[in-house]
Amino acid sequence: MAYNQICFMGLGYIGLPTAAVSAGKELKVLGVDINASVVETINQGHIHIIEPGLAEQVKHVVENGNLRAATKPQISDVYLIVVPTPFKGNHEPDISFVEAATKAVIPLLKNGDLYIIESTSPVGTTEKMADLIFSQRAELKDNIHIAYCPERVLPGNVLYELTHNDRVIGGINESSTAKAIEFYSTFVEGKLHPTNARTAEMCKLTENSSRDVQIAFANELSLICDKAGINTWELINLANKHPRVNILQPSCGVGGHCIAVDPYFLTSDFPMESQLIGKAREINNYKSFWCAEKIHNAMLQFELKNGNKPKVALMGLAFKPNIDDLRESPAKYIVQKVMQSEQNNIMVVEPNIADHHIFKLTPFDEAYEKADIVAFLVAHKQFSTLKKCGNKIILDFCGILK
Ligand code: SAJ
Repeated sequence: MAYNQICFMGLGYIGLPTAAVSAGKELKVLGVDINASVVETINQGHIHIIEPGLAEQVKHVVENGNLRAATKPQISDVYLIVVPTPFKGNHEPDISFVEAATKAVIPLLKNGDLYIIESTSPVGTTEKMADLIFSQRAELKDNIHIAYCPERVLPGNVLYELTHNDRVIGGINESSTAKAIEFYSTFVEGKLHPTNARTAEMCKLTENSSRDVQIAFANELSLICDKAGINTWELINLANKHPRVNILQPSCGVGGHCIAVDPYFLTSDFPMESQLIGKAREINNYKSFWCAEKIHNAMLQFELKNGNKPKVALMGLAFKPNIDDLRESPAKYIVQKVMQSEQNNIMVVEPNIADHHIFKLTPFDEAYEKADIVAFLVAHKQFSTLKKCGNKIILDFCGILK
């Protein structure tokens, strides 16, 4: 099928790369964002987020005219909703951005169009949006295609995974599923697995909840090992020699905008049934608090023993290794918590960003050299080059020294 125009509603961490990749397959793509400065940046061939290879890809497709950005949608054949679905204060999912983007395209829809939600959404959202569309445009019932297709890309490897990962595609009926599969096959080389909309929505929540539960297990082990005087990293390495055991890595907590968020979509809608998923969230959150307490205690003990306050290096602010993304970062939470009681002798390190509007950053080698206490929060590759020196107290929460 030939498409005259594809419209992406949302030009964030997923919308922009997906728009740029599909525009690279000779589709005419309009990217829509409510933020006028994002739109301007993209129309100049630049980007507002950091992702390897994305700047080049966007520059290429903007220059050849296949991608342009605007603050309002225009008549298209395919509409993709790729906006954030955050949660409210009580951990209830907030689908107001999906709703607003849907309302913006409703007047433009015509027979034969395809409407797809990619945003992580509570189960039933696609059907809810279908009802919203048909409540305003009853004549479109059975005449447009509506589907849900979650993204699965890993920040840092987005361009490769967008093309190569398998995808799950669930329509509100079989013809919608078939139309959405036809669309994704224009730029996805991975397998496209058909299902219904509710299962596809649940599949996304399942994937990220599964990872959160597995990380919580590793983090719980790290708490037990700390008390028992056992090296967690060695333990996990040994346990993983079993052919059917594959334990993930403990950390200073779970961050980012996906794994630390999506499980709440299940605990909020299915509170009685999602006990394990809820507990995993608690454990991963508690792990960050525990790390902050450990640092605090080490500082107190140092002062008691030496009569002066220690210099402390807090190594890493990003939510995971080797990226510059601080969203929902447990390391950032720990730094803030430690600095609530002491600001003067703390050196904050994040080698992947040049500066920060709140924290004064110190180069990693300088902070390490000067510090009495070094807390490794994120396993950035630069830190593994540091050589043992002096009589430092080392708190390794991310296994960089393992
Ligand atoms: N982490 C650990 N221990 C581990 C692995 C990760 O503590 O062994 C921590 C990281 O440090 C980080 C957090 O988990 O704080 C999340 O990092 P991640 O690399 O596991 O995942 P994300 O958030 O970057 O991307 C995830 C991916 N989902 C899964 O792997 C199931 C990605 O495929 C999704 O597309 C993405 O969420 C999303 O957008 O939903």
